[in-house]
Amino acid sequence: MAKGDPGVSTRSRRAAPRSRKATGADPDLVQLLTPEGERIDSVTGPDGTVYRADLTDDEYRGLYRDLVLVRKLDAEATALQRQGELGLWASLLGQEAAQVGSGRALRTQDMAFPTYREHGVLYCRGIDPIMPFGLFRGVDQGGWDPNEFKFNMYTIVIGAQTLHATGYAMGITMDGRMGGDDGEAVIAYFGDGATSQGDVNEAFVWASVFNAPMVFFCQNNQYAISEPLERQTRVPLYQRAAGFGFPGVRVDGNDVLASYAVTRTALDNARHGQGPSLIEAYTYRMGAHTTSDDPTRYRIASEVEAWQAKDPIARMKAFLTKQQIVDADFFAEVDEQARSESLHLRERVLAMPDPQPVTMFDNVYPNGSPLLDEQRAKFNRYMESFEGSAH
Ligand SMILES: Cc1ncc(C[n+]2csc(CCOP(=O)(O)OP(=O)(O)O)c2C)c(N)n1
Ligand SMILES: [Mg+2]
Repeated sequence: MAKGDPGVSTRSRRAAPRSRKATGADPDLVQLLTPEGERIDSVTGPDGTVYRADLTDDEYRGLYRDLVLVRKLDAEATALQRQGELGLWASLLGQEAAQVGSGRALRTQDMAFPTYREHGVLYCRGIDPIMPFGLFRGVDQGGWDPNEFKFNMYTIVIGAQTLHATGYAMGITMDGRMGGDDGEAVIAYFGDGATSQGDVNEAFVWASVFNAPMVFFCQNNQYAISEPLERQTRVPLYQRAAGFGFPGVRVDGNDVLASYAVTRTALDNARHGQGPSLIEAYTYRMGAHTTSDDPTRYRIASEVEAWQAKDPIARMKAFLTKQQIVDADFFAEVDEQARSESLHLRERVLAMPDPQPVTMFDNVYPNGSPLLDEQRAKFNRYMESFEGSAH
C-alpha cells in the first residue's frame, strides 16, 4: 500500500494469487513470480517444502529498488572499464534477482562468502558499492571489513570460498552459535563451472558429514566463461546434493521473490541445526563473462533474446504495476536515484588515488616480518635510484 493512503487496502484491489505444486515446463523449478509479473502465493517444492514470499508493499518496492540500483551501478562499472578506468569488470547483468533475493534473505548474523561477481549481495549487506571498484581498478585489495559486514572478500580462485565457508560454518557449530532463531548460518556463492572443482565437492562432503549450517548457492548462469552447462554435468546441478546427503532445490534465479523465499528457508533450516542444502539459482549471464570476453564467439543471439524475455526487473515492474503497489512517480524516482548514485560512484572512482608502489608490502602479515622489512628497504633504495624520483 502506498504510504499515506490509509483505509484503502491494496490487497483488496489485487487478484488473489495462486498456489501450486511446481509443475509445467520445468516441474522442479520453484517460481513465485512469473515472467509476466503474476505472483504465485505458494509453491511446493519436489521434497514437499512449501515456499512463499508474502511480503509487505514496502518490501516489494524495496526489492525492485535494489534490482534497479545494482543493475545501474553494474552498467556504470562496465562503462568505466571501457573507458580505461578499471582493469576489468565481472558484470552481474541478468543475475540481479538471484543476488538481491538471496542477499536480502540473509539475517544480520549470517556470513556470506562471495565469488568475484556478487556485487548485488555486497550491496544488500550494506557495504559501500565503491569497495569492489578499488579491486578492479587495481588500487587496493577491496577494502571492506568481512567481520563487520559479514561478507568475506571476493575470491577469484574458482570454488575455493566454498571450503572457507564450510570451515567457518563448522566453527559456528563448535562454538555453539546455532540452534535457535538467533543462530548463525553461512552462505557460499559459486557458479555452475565451479561445481566441477574438487574444492566444491570436498566442501559438500565436509558440510554434509559435519552437518554444518551451510547454504551452497550456485548461480547457474549457463556458462563458465565459454563452456556451456552441458560440459559440467549430465544431471541438473541441484540433484547433485542427493549424492552428498543433503537437500537440493532449483529456483528461478530471475525471480527475486522465489530466490528470497528459497534462500530464507534454507538459511533458517541451517541455523536451526538441520544441516546444509544446495540451491541452484537457474539464471543467465546476459553479458560477457568479464570485460575481457567476447560472448558472440560462442553463443547465439536467439538464446540471449529468449532470456531477455525472462528479465528479473521487467517482471517485478509488471507485478508492482498490475497490483497497484506503486504510485505514478515511483519508477521515475527509482531511476533518478539510480542515475544519481551511479554518477556519484563514477566521480569517486575517478578520484581514487593511485597507491604508492611500496604499499605492496603492507598488510602481508599483521605484525610485519624482518624479511619483508628488508625487501621494503631494498625496494625503496631501488625506487630512489631513478633520476628525479619523487617516489
Ligand atoms: C581454480 C581456478 N581455475 C580457473 C580459473 C579461471 N576462471 C575464472 S572464471 C572461470 C569460470 C567460472 O565459471 P562459473 O563457476 O560458472 O562462474 P561465472 O563466472 O559464470 O559466474 C574460470 C575457469 C580460476 N579463476 N580459478
Ligand atoms: Mg557460470
